[in-house]
Amino acid sequence: MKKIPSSSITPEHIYRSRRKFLKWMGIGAAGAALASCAVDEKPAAVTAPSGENETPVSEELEPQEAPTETPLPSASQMTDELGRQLTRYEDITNYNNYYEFSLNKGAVAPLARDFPTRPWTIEVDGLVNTPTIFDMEDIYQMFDEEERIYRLRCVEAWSMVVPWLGFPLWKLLEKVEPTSDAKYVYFETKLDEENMPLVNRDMFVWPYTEGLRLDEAMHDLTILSTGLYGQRLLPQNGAPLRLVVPWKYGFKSIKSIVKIKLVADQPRTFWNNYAPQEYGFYANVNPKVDHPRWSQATETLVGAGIGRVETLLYNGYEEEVASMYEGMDLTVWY
Ligand SMILES: Nc1nc2c(c(=O)[nH]1)N[C@H]1C(S)=C(S)[C@@H](COP(=O)(O)O)O[C@H]1N2
Ligand SMILES: [Mo]
Repeated sequence: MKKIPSSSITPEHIYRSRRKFLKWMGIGAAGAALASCAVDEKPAAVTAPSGENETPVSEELEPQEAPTETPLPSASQMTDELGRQLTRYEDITNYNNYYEFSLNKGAVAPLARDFPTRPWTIEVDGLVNTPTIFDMEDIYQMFDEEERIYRLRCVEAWSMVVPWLGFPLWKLLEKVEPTSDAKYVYFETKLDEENMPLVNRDMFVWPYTEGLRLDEAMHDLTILSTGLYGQRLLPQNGAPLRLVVPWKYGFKSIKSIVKIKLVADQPRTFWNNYAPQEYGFYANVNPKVDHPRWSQATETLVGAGIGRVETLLYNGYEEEVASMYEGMDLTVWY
């Protein structure tokens, strides 16, 4: 896998217009366009640093690279707004929590490689005026995919910085028109007994489920992700559609969603069901409240090799989200 040199960082507006191009061309060709523009971009002519006799090296002289089948990963910038480096594509796609496949983070990617994600539908119903079954192909057309660079903080005290592609969940919820009785949103992962090796074991209650309060679900930071690093999601990251809630511990960001339901009461969720004292329903990132078995004060940034960094309240999104939790005691676990 090629690393993206920092010299080829693409200005935001160019990146965005490429995204439109991507929609028009379809992902494969657009991915190639991204790769050729953002990753392989070289100055038109490189002149040797000194001397009049030097010949400019023009692009035409370089051997033409064969078109690659898999587009190269690409992002609009190489750091988040706090200056933390993006986690490498290889790390994001090979160090995964996806318990349907394996409890071993390195084993998920190979086990999930052939997980079928097409065709795919997402059923959105419950307390809504227009229950709808969305086809994933229509979702790609219906919503503009934007890049969101977010920190992902796992409850196990490791983290990543991920350039997601996706769209705000509120845009999808708006389409189904929640009724005034809807107070929470419930999510469910596909239960595929044939392709998910661990769902036949009864150590957990399957399918994987999650939930948000309606205001959390409608918050603009909450996205449904379709890709990362300018490419479609791979199965290990929750293809074709997964939730990303950046101010909450990673287990809230449920993968491979097939069902979304608007409900009146706080739904039962996978980890909360399993061990309520360890995994709360709210699960907002909070360095002051330790997990019963380990500290939450710091975290290891996967692949960065810089030791532990401070964990931030609401994972650094305090300004955007704190008002939703006014009056909550920040010294206890929810
Ligand atoms: N269906 C499902 N979704 C899931 C999980 C899982 O085991 N199954 N693990 C969660 C946890 S604990 C984390 S930290 C993130 C990891 O996402 P990533 O592998 O894309 O980094 O996915 C979350 N979503
Ligand atoms: Mo996690």
